[in-house]
Amino acid sequence: MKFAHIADVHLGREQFNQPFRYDDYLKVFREAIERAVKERVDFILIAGDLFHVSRPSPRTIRDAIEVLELPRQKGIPVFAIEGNHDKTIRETSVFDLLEHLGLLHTVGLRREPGKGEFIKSKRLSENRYLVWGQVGDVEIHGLRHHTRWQLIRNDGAVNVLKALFKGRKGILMLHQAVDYLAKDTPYQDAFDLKLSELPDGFSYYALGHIHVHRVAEPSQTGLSGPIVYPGSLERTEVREASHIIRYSSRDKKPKIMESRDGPKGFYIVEDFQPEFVEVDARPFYSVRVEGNSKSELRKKVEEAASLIPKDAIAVVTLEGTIKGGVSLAEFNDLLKDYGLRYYTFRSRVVGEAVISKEKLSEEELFTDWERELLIHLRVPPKEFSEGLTEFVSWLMERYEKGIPESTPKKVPEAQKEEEKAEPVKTGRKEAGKPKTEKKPVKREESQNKEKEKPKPNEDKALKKPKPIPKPKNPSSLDAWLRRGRP
Ligand SMILES: [Mn+2]
Repeated sequence: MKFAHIADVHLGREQFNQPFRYDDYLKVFREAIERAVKERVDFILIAGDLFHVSRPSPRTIRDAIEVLELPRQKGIPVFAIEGNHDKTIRETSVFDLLEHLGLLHTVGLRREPGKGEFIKSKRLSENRYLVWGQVGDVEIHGLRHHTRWQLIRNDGAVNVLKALFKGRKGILMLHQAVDYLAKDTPYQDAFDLKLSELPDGFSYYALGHIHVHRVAEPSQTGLSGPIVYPGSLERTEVREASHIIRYSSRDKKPKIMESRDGPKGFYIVEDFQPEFVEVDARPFYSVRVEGNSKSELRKKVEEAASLIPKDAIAVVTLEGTIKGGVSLAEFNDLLKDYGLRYYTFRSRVVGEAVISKEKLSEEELFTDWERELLIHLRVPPKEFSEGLTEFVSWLMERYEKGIPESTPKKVPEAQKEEEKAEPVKTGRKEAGKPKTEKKPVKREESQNKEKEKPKPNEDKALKKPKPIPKPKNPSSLDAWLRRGRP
């Protein structure tokens, strides 16, 4: 038994609004499918986010059809689940279309029983069916992406996955972030599942969602099979860069490092043993230069650019403290003669020094709900518009469920006493340190600062984050969101 495990294709993505990026994403998808067909696999798995949006353009659908024709001509079935990017609340989706054309089978919970020689179904209730694939004696189960509160309810007392897949075996396909494999990824603190929450009994856990390739062996996890993330086929954001250029402070020379996450690709799995197969994703350079003057930044940017191959993408982040700050317009033309395929600048230059000894963690500043919202919002503004439909669907779904009360994390005893006396109504987590330990925040005066109106108790306001009002009555927003629903 041999199969291919692909995930996070994000077909249709035109990263940086560059048409050549559309072609890049399509190219690696074709490469993966062609390789799988050449390897004569018995079936192919696509573990979510085949498409970048839930309503792909006609061109994207045509290109997907063209590629998925290759395994179909060889009689190789493709099994898929929907990811967070391409799932939909509508009854008919692009997956139904592809299924209708015989190009793939969607496994998981369905309103109708599945059809086809590789598909089995079990009726769970009046209009709910568990649909799975069957190739030889291997069952291919799966469930489309769900949010954590949909899967794990009543503080962990109800585990939908364990209930749904009890006694099942074979392969389980999910598009979720499992905490054990999420270290140093955007999902480290925003995972969907704990390792112990995965249903046991499967020989292979075919996951998607985390964009770097990772494997956790049964010897590490105690589960019955490996948990495998193939990662995305292309580099979807700067933290997935293939190369990193940094300036070491000692010798003042730029240094190129290869990404610790390695190449992009997918897995060919034989007897449930995954073997990574590399695809030819475009080189992507993350350059970070630091300087205390515009001329220093310019010199370093040019020096770094001379080290980057011409077919690469480069995202150059400017850092440092420069009086008055920098405008990106001043840098945009700087590399036009270097012939790079694409480059862009980002600025983290500050116009004044704000020095704070005390670092607050995300958990201390935001409620779980706010952090989740921020994760959806923390893409560059240009890219945000690409996923807007998906974001709005997510938000609508979220409001339907209601916003869960945030449960404060570890709170020291002394503070618990305070809370008893005066309950915190905002649900906001406090820093959890005795107030006397807080050091005053130093600020350096600059011309920019002078323009601001002086506020009373400004020092106090800086010490503690200002509470952002939490929507106390979501029902009015809920009603507003529902008004526009089909
Ligand atoms: Mn993805």
